[in-house]
Order: sequence, then C-alpha cells, then structure tokens
Amino acid sequence: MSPAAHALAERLSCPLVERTGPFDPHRVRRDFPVLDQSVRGKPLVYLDNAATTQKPRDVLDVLEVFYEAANANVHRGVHHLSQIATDSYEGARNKVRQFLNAAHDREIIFTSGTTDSINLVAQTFGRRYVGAGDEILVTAMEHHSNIVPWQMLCEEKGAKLRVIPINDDGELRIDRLEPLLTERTRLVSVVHVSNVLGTLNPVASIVEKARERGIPVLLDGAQAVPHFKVDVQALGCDFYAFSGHKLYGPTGIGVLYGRSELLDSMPPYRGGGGMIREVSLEKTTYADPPARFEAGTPHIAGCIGLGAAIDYLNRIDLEAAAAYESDLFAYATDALSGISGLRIIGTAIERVSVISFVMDGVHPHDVGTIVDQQGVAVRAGHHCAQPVMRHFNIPATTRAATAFYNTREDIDTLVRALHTANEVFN
Ligand code: 7TS
Repeated sequence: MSPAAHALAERLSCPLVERTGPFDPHRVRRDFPVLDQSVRGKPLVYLDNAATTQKPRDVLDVLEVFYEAANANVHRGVHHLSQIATDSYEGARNKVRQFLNAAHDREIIFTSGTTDSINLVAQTFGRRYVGAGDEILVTAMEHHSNIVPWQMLCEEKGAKLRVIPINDDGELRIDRLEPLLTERTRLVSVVHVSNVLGTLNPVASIVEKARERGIPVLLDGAQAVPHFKVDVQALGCDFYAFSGHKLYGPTGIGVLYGRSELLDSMPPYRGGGGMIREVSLEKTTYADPPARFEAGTPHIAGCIGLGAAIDYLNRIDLEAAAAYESDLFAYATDALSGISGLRIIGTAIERVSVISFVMDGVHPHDVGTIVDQQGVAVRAGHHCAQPVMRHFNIPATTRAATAFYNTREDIDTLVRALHTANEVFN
C-alpha cells in the first residue's frame, strides 16, 4: 500500500486511541454535535434514544472521509480504492465480532437493521426448519419486528406462534416457559430489553432451557447493545440481532450474529451478486456465510460508520457509561414517580434506560407536544408494540429513553415540562 493509501485506510479504520479518562457525561456530550442546539428557543433535551441515538463526531467524520476519499465498491475490484473500501468493510465486521465476542468474523452478517436481521432468520432458517404444525415461541412484549415476520412464516408454513405472557410489572411469566417448550418448538425469539417497558429479560436462563431441548434462540438486542456489554458466547444464543442507528452509528445498517453451524446449514434468501460461488444458466452454487446472506452492494459506508461507533464506545468505556446510565435511570424513575397523576408502565425489577408512562387526563401525544415546547424530545404512541398496549389496556404511552450523554439536568427539564402538562390539562 502506498503511504497515501495507508493514511486513508488508517483514517477509515479509526484506530483505538487511549481511553479518555473517567466517564464524564458533560464531556461526551460535546462529541455529539446535534445535541448542541436550541429547539423552540430552549436547549435541546434529547430523550428519544430508544427510537434512535445521536451520532458522535467520529462517526460523521468517517462517513465523510469514506465518500470524499475512498468510495468504491467492495470485494470485486483490484484497484486501489476498492481494496481500501474492502479492507475497511471487512475491518468493520471484525470490530462487530469483537464487540459481541462472537467466535468468528463469518458469524457476523450485515443487514439493514434489526427488522431485516429477524426477517433474514425467518426467511432462511424458517424456510428450512419450520413446517406444518411446528411452533415459534415469542413473548408478549416483542416489538412488531419480532412478531410479524414469524406470523408471515407461520401463515406460509401452517405453523403456530406461541407466546410467553407477561405480568402487570411487565416481566416475563418465566414460570410459563417450560410448558411452552414442546417437541414442536423450532425457535425461541425473545427481546433482550423491551423498547416499551425497559424490562431486561433473563435471556441467559431462557437460552439454557431452550438449548437443553435442542431449540435455537434468537435474541433481539436492539435496545440492549447500546446500554451494556453483550457477549453472545457467554449468553449461548444462536442468533443476535441489533441496529446500528440505535448504537450511535448510521441508519440503514444492522447486524445479525449467527452461530456458524446454523448459518452454514441455512439457504440464502436473496439472490444476486456477491452471494454466489458459481453461476451458470442451469445452476448456481452459493458462497459460504456471511457472503451467502449479503446479496448485492452492501451499505459500505454504513458498515464503516458502525465500526467507528464501536471504536467510539470502546474509547469512552461502555462499562463506565453503563454504570452512569443505570444511576441516571434510577434518578429519572424517582423524579417521574413524584409527579401527580403519572403512572409508569413497566415496573420490572430489572430495567434499562426506557421509562414509559401515562398521565391522568392528558393524552400521551399531548404530553409529547407540550414537552416539545420546552425543547424536550420524547416519543408518544404504541412504540410498535401493540400487544403490550393491549396488556395494559392503554392506547399509547409517552416514553423517555436515556443515553449516556443525558444528564440529571435533562431529567429535571423533563420533570418541569411534565408539571406544565399537568397544569395545562388538569
Ligand atoms: N426490536 C426492538 C426491541 C426495537 O426497539 C426496535 C426499534 C426494533 C426491533 C426494530 O429496529 P429497526 O432498527 O429495524 O427499526 N424500536 C423503535 C422504537 O422503539 N421507536 O422507534 C423504533
């Protein structure tokens, strides 16, 4: 590689520099340009992190460098830029592998997000291993993206979707798990952290019980990986899905981790360039994973940007950030509990980051609108989890979801804005 190419590859690989000292939310905030702005004349308080997180400058810079200086397609080119793009793309796969502590790079498939990852499993694993009368087991607190792909598969195959219920604290009825694991269960697919209730599910013990019976487990980690260290080998799961955009990376990029023995046995589901070994007009043979599942030109910049987000997290020290976030979460829970007429939906003992609530006499959308007047971004709605709404017999909630760049001052601003909502409506 020429010195210029080397320098470019270095910039794209965003090498790990020294950790920047003890975790300081006020300092990390400065890494996120979007946070430094006023909304409706007030400093922005961004508490919609379960929908998507903001991006640190490092991620933005890497995207710019890629498109300005290194843009090329991957894998098929011998030319200079294509080699840099390919190295950076595969380098990002290696960063994801380390991030999840997967055993091999080939177990990391780039997708467009959690939704895409789950659909991939439904359409490949599902197509091969699920038949008439078989069962897929999910929970009553899934995001729609971990319900609908299975319903579509079940409809096609004549299979059944079974559901682990939840209690009124928003915890899984784990006592119901074992009877639901039958000889017809082909897959258990469970959310690691609920995007509505914040519940942290006991996934290691679910995996253990399923795998004792030889049943594979998929974990939806969309709301988990941004908040604590996940080790797929320690969890023992077979599949793990997450989205780059909730992990401080770009939109349009996601990951499916799959245990290699399973991935090797799964057929492709999208045909095209990049996923073949050999094509003739009579017959095609397929590449090994991960290429088998990555037909077409991938989201190269997105992958490299996700790699940069992972580097950033390693730099700030995700464990220290997690400890800070859990303290902030306790502070926020206390503060919101003190507001009259406010009821938190989801009171599991083990919870992470997400606080959903309803307020007497104020529709969740009105809550969202009123706090927005104070520059506070929260989300209102069913959060793509209508079965959860149905369980609690409510149409919607307002949801505040923290990230490590939020502060106690952000929570105080939210609380003041909620008092205002109470004054306006009650
Ligand atoms: N699973 C969970 C637990 C999620 O929270 C989400 C997105 C998804 C899957 C789907 O992720 P995607 O990146 O493929 O869309 N959750 C939310 C949310 O709570 N508000 O907006 C998106």
